[in-house]
Amino acid sequence: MKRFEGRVAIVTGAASGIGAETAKRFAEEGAVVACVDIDESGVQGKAEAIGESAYSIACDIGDPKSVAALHSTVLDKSGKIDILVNAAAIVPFVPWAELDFEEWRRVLRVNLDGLFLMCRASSDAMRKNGYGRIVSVCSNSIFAGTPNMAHYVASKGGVLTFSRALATELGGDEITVNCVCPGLTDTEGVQKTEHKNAFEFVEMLQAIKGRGTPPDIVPAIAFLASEEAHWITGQALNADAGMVRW
Ligand code: 4PL
Repeated sequence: MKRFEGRVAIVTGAASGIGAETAKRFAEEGAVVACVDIDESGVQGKAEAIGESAYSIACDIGDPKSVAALHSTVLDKSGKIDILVNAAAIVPFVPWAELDFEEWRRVLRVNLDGLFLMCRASSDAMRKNGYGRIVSVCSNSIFAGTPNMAHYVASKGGVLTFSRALATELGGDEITVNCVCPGLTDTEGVQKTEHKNAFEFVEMLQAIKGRGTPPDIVPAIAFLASEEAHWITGQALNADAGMVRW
């Protein structure tokens, strides 16, 4: 399939995991992809591996100045923004007994403030063209109340409800806003935390057995980011082997 010919996409969190796999797939389907991550060398390596149709930009999405600079660079280099995939997030493992305000703010700053800043800036560019697709990576933990990440679950609840509201705000500009909710997925980020020990438990709850990987999630993101999904907005699609039915 070549669903993204002529399209310019920004993918945050593109240095690893679901973001990296999304950037690769979008480029394969014809998009020019701005690969964004706070991990400068990591995202540079991923963009170089994709080739000519990708470039990397280091950005702290929780910082308004960094997000503004990112958008100037993309508009200078590529002239427009058609698609924004918000895959950047902190995925913490912190039991409730150890969760303090500083850690709460660290996660909310990126997962929710960062989402706001990215959507604020990208949607302004999309509105100029009367076309846009925003897809944000949420999590099925918002339905399950997954342990050891109460602040993350709160941030992802915000991702879902903000997306519903933003869909209303942007519908008149032909911009859709949707979420994909993965379950536990085998990524570099997850492997760095104790979540890596939860796969067996999660598999027990899945309708389809196996361990979720980024290529299992990307098709849902690509569909919602495609032109043909124009009648779908304000929605959330679970990609979690049927762990949660919602
Ligand atoms: C079910 O989004 O959805 C662990 C770690 N387990 O980040 C998640 C489940 C994790 C999840 C998540």
